[in-house]
Amino acid sequence: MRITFIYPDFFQFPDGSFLPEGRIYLGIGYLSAVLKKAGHDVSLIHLVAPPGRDELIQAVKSQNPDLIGFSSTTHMFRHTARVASWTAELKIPSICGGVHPTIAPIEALQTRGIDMVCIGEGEEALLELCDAIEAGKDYSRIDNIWVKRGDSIIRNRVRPLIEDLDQIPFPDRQIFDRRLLCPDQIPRGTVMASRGCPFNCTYCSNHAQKSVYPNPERYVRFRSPENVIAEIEELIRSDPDIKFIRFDDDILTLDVRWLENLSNLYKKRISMPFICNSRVNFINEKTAELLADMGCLVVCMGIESGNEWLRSKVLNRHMSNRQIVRAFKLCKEYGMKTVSTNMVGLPYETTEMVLDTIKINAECRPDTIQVSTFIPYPGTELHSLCEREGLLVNERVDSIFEGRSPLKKVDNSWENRAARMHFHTLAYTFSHLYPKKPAALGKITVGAIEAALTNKKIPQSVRRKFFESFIKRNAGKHEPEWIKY
Ligand code: B12
Ligand code: SF4
Repeated sequence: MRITFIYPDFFQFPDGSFLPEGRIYLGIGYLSAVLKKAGHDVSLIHLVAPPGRDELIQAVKSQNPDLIGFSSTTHMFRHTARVASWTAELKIPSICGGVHPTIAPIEALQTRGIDMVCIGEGEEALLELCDAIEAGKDYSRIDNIWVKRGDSIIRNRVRPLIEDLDQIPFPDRQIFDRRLLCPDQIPRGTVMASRGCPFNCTYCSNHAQKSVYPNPERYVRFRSPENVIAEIEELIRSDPDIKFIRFDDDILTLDVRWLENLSNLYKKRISMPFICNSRVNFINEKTAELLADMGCLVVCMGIESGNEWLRSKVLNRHMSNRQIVRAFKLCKEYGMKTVSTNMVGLPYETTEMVLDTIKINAECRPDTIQVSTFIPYPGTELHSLCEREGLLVNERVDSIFEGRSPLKKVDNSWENRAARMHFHTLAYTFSHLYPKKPAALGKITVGAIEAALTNKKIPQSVRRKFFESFIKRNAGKHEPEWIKY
């Protein structure tokens, strides 16, 4: 049988303009590999721009599928829903999988044009579904799949997590048309060596995803180093344009023993620069040395908030400011660049707390600072908190970089907005001003800027004038080149 995946892969801004992402997405790659191995026919409509209705319908008709497969994150869902409402008229069975239907299955199923959702990992469920459709069998009782039947929903159980990731075939990257990839994606070989994360940060969808499985204790799984290396070898052999590897794992350094084994094989058989994610409490002398020795170029780590109360009590991230600064410094000492990811617009966040995040970034001196506006994801603890506190508005925004907070009651004072809007300029300028030995001038300037944003005893007009002239003088001045990670 033939399945056509439809994958929206762009950001759209309120004025209608858009940014293509144009990436290979491993989720579809894995599913395609499993289906092709079983003899099914697979195609992909990779939407790197908002599609027109007629053109989309035409594209689907030309594929003549027996099943349409949407894949969606929460951000993408409004595009998925629009496209599904168009394809509904074709009367082809459809299923939606990915993070969003996993954590918000009812919302996904209430969408016109989505007949089924896949909860959690899709390799086994989708294969069973395709086999059943091909054999003309009833497909309403497949584990992980919820089926819309009139006004009711058939809720099948979720099967246990796949324990041995090595048994899954390598992802099918050929299904992605190279002409649709963004140029910066061509030299990048994206790989995932693991699945899952053991932490329960309240804003992250990991704990919500984990909770759907009957064996959540097995959520964190690593492939064998040999299996990972074999995939990378094949990838490099088949695509000479690959110039670096991007490990998309949540925390590549979680298991030191495993990393050591990977490192030994990587150095012998791959020896290609790479970029990875880690967590500050999993960067120490040992892991930093292993990464550097393997040829790691960039380590991306979340700071999220520089305020210890907000970080531990609201975000459930238990690490000290000292630990954070130490991890960034260690990476530098081992010759690796760093990227920090941060959030603003969090519940309870004051201007002082935004400044704490700016200041810790200035101390950590990451080569790239990424800051995004907090958006609550369904199924997460922070979403429930926002619900309880009456903060939710019924709005979905595409990108966390738009700067628009979808929360009510977020501090929208001039001071808070100024700190959020000029986060980069402030963090990079402060880091320039924070000398190795605290020199008085740097400290005084940082203190004056803090006062401009927080000291309500000084008239706002005076503070504002001072702040704006500071920003004017420093905007873009100390910003290093942005690392594409
Ligand atoms: C690569 C990546 C991206 C890619 C896009 C990939 C994608 N479509 O998910 C890019 C760089 C564009 C991206 C951007 C963003 N990302 Co991102 N990203 C990831 C990352 C690191 C890996 C995704 C992946 O390949 N997973 C591996 C595959 C095997 O797992 P999977 O995606 O869950 O797929 C399985 C199942 O879901 C299912 N399935 C998937 N599709 C389908 C379809 C069908 C028909 C079926 C039956 C089953 C099925 O089967 C798959 C195989 O088992 C994840 C974190 C993670 N560890 O997964 C975050 C993650 C997906 N990203 C996240 C976020 C927050 C973002 C951004 C908001 C950040 C930003 N920069 O603004 C944006 C939003 C972009 C957007 N438009 O959605 C969140 C999403 C939360 C949510 N509720 O949607 C995640 C989950 C991180 C997290 N833990 O919170 N991201
Ligand atoms: S450590 Fe990172 S990936 Fe893991 S739960 Fe926290 S935010 Fe999510």
